[in-house]
Amino acid sequence: SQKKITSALLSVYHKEGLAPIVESLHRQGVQLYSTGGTQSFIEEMGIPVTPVEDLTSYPSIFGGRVKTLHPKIFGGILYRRDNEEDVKTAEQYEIPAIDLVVVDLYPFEETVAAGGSNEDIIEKIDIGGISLIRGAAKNFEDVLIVSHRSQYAELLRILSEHQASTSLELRRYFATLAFGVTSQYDSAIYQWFAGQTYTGRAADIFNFKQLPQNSLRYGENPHQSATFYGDLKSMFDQLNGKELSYNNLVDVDASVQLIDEFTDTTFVIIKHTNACGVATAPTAKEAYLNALSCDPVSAFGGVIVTNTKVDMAVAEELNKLFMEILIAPEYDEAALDLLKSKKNRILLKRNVVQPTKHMFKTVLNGVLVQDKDTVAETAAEMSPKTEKAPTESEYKALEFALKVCKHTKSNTIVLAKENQLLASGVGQTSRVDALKQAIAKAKEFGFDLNGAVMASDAFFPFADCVEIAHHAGVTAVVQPGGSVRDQDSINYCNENGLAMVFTGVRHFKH
Ligand code: 93A
Repeated sequence: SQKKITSALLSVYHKEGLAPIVESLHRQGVQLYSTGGTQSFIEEMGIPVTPVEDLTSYPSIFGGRVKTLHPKIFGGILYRRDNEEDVKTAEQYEIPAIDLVVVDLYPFEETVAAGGSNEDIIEKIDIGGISLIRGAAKNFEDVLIVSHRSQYAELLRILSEHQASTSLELRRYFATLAFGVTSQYDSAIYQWFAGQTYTGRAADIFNFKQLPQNSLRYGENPHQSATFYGDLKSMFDQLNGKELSYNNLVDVDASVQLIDEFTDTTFVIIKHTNACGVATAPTAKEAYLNALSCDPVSAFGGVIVTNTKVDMAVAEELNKLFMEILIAPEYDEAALDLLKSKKNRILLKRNVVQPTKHMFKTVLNGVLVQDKDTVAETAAEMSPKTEKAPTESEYKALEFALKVCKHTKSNTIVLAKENQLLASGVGQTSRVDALKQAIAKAKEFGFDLNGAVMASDAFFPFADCVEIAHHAGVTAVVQPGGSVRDQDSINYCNENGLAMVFTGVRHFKH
């Protein structure tokens, strides 16, 4: 199944990186065919090339819409070399074998992104190129397909190290890459026609197989296979580090959702989708150090996200921590250089694209779809239920605590100050356990809870939580309200000088 490349068709939009390939093919004595622009490029290198027009006896027509779409080209790519009938037919119609196809498609997505006119965009829908790729990939038994610039380096290696000889396994691998390229290309066209961006529409979710497909190394655990359907590149530029894993993506999602609750300079540290540090401060460095102080043990290997530029001052601190991922809207150049010193550390620059507004999960033999929980109540939407209303500072702390609470696994209790998460209890089967966990953690990391506030994702069925919180030093509480025994908690607060407000909105997160 080892095959030697004797002829090649090159038709590439971007000519960068092509010269060494042409040279190498020429050196190996490979017969070259190509389309107009590519042909001129090769001729300028002083290397002989046969224009496809010589094969088809047609010029490029209809403004280039039909260049390669001809039986002499597609026959040369698709006929089966080990099939007598096919070989005879090829001879009869003087169809030359084409053993290698190199294509770089019209830049459809780039034209959309650059705000091209509809006419421009439509003209950038590649027809011939995509057919060349599919044809060559289908006939991987005989043909090698190079369907993207990113594969040039590997092609060069094959040409020089293996004297233009390819194995079946290799050709099949390139065919797999090729169908990845064509499916992504067509899905971008679909997205544009459907008038959608990749985000925000329920239809996207139902058509998720139309989204760009990214196979992941594995799922939540190494024995589970997994795929991410979505356009990560529009959301982030990856500046450093290894490939994002399934669990990374889940944590990145959680961290982005939480940071989007804040407008002031904030740092969030996420571990297994829950916040183990959140702080707002005048500078990035203070915000990060305050966030880290919440639980430096859990922060190890966590995902860190900020809504502000990463400058040198904060980068020096961040560099001391072993972290999995850092996400920021901007990085100072020197800061970026420093953070890049760890080669596995994933550094993402976040673009303005918003995540989808819907979420789904499989249950039983079906799928649950719901809107995301996008509301976080402000102080103005909190109604005091106790004789004592919260102070201005307590209100700020309650707003802060509620934002974190909303993004933490139920049952949860969040303890906070005005600008800082102190501790939380996450994913407990009872709210009392969540509170006890939060208090224990706050103490473990040296926080004084006197004057702290408490937020709960759902109502308190009994007065036990406010009582425990009061003994720990908590002075104000926010909860949705709605228990038949709400009054028990209110009475306890009144008797002990606590302030309690209701939002009327529950924030379960399961
Ligand atoms: O307009 S097309 O869809 N019609 C074709 O028959 C065709 N054949 C190759 N575009 C076609 N191509 C594309 O032309 C290739 O995918 C490549 O992007 C480009 C190379 O053109 P040139 O060599 O003239 O620069």
